[in-house]
Amino acid sequence: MTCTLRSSLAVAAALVVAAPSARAAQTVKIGGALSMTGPAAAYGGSQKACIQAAVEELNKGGALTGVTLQAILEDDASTKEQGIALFQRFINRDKVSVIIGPTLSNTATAADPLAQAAKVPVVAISNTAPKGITDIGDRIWRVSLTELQVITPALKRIRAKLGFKQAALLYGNDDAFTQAGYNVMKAALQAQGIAVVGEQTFAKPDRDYNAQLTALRALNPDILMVSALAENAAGIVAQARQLGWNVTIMGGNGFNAPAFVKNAGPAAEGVYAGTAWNKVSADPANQKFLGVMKARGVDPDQFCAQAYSAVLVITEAIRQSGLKGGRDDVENGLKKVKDLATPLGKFSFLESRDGSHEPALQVVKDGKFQIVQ
Ligand code: 1QQ
Repeated sequence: MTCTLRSSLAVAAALVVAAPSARAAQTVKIGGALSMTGPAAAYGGSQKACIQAAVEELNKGGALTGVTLQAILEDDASTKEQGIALFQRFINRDKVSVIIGPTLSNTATAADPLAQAAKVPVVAISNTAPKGITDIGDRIWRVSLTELQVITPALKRIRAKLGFKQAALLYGNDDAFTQAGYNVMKAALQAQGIAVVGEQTFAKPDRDYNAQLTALRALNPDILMVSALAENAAGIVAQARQLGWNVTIMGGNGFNAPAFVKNAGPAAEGVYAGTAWNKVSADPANQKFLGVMKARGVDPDQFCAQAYSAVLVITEAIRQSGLKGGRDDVENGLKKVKDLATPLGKFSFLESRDGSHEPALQVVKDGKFQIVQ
């Protein structure tokens, strides 16, 4: 045995002895199933950019000693089929510790059961259907507020401002979110003593809403409530105004994308929507987030704030699990997240694993959604 070999063996032995005291560097994989194409494409791009931003910021800032977060972000094409295929890939091939998404409630109803069966935690960032998401099982969590949590108080505030008596409803009948939103809107109207004088439906591929709008207009409601994804929402609002119908319009979560305002153009002015994110909140966690995104040249929307917050929540879960990032560690850590400072406000989970924080109300003014104070 040469001298060099003997000394390198000694070094190797010393390293083996030293190893147990130092925690091995660990990479925690996060899968993200996001709608970058298809009917929900208005949301996925923002979600992707902001998950990536959060992961980079947290890794750079050394938020988790010895742990590096790695995000694998893919397009679910706004479909159940692609959502299922991605979840299978994340669970079996990439072996992720946690999945963020999918963007749509509709996709979540089909894909989340796979994660539940494989005991992989899911953190939803934009699913707002009150039922059929977190009740899939104990591995399903969400950062997003439900339509029930947002629309009920938002409607109350608009009503206090405008004092209307009669409402009409227009909603997509081929999507879990738009249907759930309709149910919430109808219940909120009834609970607040506002008569529903008419209802009409459409489907995602529709582009002409004139028949539905003309029928509802004839009933002369004081407010039109619309449950639609951003692309349909823009067409509906633009066509209502083209008909010369100046009724107050309130949308659900589908309206909260800048693409809605851009595509509807001047017709969007004055449209209301409840939102999960108070962009102008002076809360330090929100101000810090705004600064991070500004430095990246991104003007964030609600979907960005929710996506960013989900990464903060997952990071906190890993911290709560003693810096361990396996599937069960993340799941157990999620149970301990409480009053976490996020851009959405102080964040906690309810017993049902749904999110809990303050909602807000916004209105389109000068070509932008602005928070109603
Ligand atoms: C859902 C939604 C969509 C409008 C946003 C992605 O809230 O599908 O639940």
